[in-house]
Amino acid sequence: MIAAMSCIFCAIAAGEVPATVVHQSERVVAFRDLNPVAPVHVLVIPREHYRNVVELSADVATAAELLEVVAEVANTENVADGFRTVFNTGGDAGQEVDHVHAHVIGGRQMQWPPG
Ligand code: DGP
Repeated sequence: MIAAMSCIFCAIAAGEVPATVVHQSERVVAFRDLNPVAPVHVLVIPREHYRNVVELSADVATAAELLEVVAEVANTENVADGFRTVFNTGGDAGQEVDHVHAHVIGGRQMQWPPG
């Protein structure tokens, strides 16, 4: 798949591009965001290349594991009492990397609505 071959998050999942990995399992990888917007900012991705959460939703097993890892990361990063999970989807939402990723953001007071 051409998109996956040039995908930075596929490369991180394969260990070909360095990242600060906080979780790895058969289907899911979590690593610290390069440009954190809060004290805790972790990206949780499936190893398989899905462009966005709409595509991921068809793979129920991987989607479920990804959410389990979101919860695990929130616990291990000590933000389980207050964190935000974001799937930016498409250009209007500011999605920059076309490999689905859950942002797990916490460790500071946040505002609502987001920008
Ligand atoms: P989004 O706008 O939802 O597509 O967010 C993409 C995020 O990915 C953004 O917060 C920065 C992060 N990011 C982009 N490239 C890299 C990278 O090479 N390594 C890491 N760790 N994070 C990256």
